[in-house]
Parts: sequence; C-alpha cells; structure tokens
Amino acid sequence: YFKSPPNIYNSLPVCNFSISNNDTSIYKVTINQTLNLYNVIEEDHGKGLYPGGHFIPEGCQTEQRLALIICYRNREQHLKLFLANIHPFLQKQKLDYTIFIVNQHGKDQFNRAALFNVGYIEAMKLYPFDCFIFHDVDLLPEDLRNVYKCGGRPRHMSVAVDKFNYKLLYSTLFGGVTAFNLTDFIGANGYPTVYWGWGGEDDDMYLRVVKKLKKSITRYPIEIARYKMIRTHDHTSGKANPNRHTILYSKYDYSLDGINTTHYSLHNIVFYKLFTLINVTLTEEP
Ligand code: NGS
Repeated sequence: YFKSPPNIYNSLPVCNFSISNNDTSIYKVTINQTLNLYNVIEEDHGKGLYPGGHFIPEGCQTEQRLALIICYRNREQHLKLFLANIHPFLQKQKLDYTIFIVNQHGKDQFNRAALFNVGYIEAMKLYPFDCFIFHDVDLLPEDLRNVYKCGGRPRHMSVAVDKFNYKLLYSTLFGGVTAFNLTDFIGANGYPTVYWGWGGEDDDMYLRVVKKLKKSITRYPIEIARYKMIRTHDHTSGKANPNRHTILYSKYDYSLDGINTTHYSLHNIVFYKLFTLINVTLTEEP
C-alpha cells in the first residue's frame, strides 16, 4: 500500500543523522494542549509525509524501514501530543517510518502486548518493514541522540522517564518503548497475548529475549534515553491483572503463545494523514 522508497531505483547517499558540535541534542517537547496539530505538521514537517503517517526522507536512502506501533484505547489528548512531537522528532533523524495506532475495541481489559502483535502482523501486509518500535502513547522522547533504529539486539528505549526522576526502576525493566529488528521479533514469537489488564507483559517479553532468543537487551546511555510522560487527569488506568505473576513465573513455552496465537477481528484500517489506524477487537479464539 505505502509509497515505495525511492532508494531502490537510484544511488542516493545513505541518510546520515548526526548532531554537530554547536547544536544541542535536546528535543524540545511540545505539551501545548491547544495546538493545532495539522498546522504544526504541515508547516514544518509536511514534506515527504505520505498518507497513513508514512515518511520518507528526501535526497538520501534509509537503511531501515521503521514501523512505530502504538497500543491505544481512548487517549485522544495523549495521541494528539504524541503525534505533534514524534513526527518532527523522527523526521530530524531522517528515518523511513510509519506510525500505526492499534486501537482496542470491545469491553475486555486492555491487552497492550496483543495489540503490539496485531500492529506487527498488519504492518507487514503493507510494507517491507524491518524495524519495529513498540511505544506507549504517553511517552515523548527528549533527546535526538535517542535514534529510533534497530540493532542486532532488542533495545529498551525508555530508560529514563521524568515520572521516575529519570532513573531506571529495575535492571530488567522492558516496558514503555522497545525496539526489535524483524528477525528478533519473529524469533521471540512476538509479545505474549495472555496478559489482560495492567502489568507483566513487558517482563514476559524480557524473558522471551533472554530465554527464547538467548540474547541480552541493550540500552542507550541514561542521559540520552530520556522521556517525558504525558500526564492528564481525564482517564483512569487499566486494572492490574491479578494473574500476571502466575503467568510470568509459570515458565510456559513461548512458542505456544505469541504472534501465532494473536486472534482478533479487524474492523478496518484507516489511512489518516498523520497515522494509520488499525481498529480491532481482540478475541481469545480465532
Ligand atoms: C512491574 C510490572 C511491569 C511494569 C513495571 C513498571 O512491577 O509490568 O512494574 O511499572 N510487572 C509486573 O507487574 C509483574 S510502572 O511503575 O512504570 O507503572 O512495567
């Protein structure tokens, strides 16, 4: 569906992002609740943006194609701020990227991890992505050196969050924002699908990396991997899942749950200017 990158047809130089000595790497986060999103993007960053929130930098060829996958339900204010910040941020990094919002319908508890798998599955039908970043909608990166690219190991991106005084809560924390290359994500069998409600799914993913992929996670330095968490009072967080510890410590076979057991009914996919919206209801059985 998405416009093909021009790079395969010509011999443009590789896109190169770096910060010169005089420039600051600090990315000024916009938290103006009344901003007009469409103007922000159009005026400064509309060039190179294609339908569905797909961007291809001009004049150079990218090494990776990034699918940025956001799990979502009823967070309109967050989404607005997220988009206003993330588009200019990723464009400065000269990335070929597409923003996917995976929106959970129905009355079930939120299932963050299963929504990520849906995003991966549906994205792969549209474009040959090779890098996946799974992102909470309320986290805004604050430093341009936090490059949204995938490497040879899964990366935990949201190391230092303002809400936690820019400290890592615990050494195996793997929540918030994570990056996987295609091979690693498939090798882990994606995210688990059995965590309904808050908590545990990110720890499960950490164990998949260690036990199934037999890799260790990587992180950018703490002074780079900095995020602001958007705080609003117009919503309540999901209920904690009382079964999360039981599932997590049961050491089940990761091959038996994940991408291959992600069941959902797809209502539609809408290609908006700033993002691709995937509307789904998650189901336990096909
Ligand atoms: C752990 C949760 C994780 C969660 C982390 C940080 O206890 O899912 O706290 O949460 N694990 C379990 O519940 C098993 S936070 O303080 O950011 O809300 O990501």
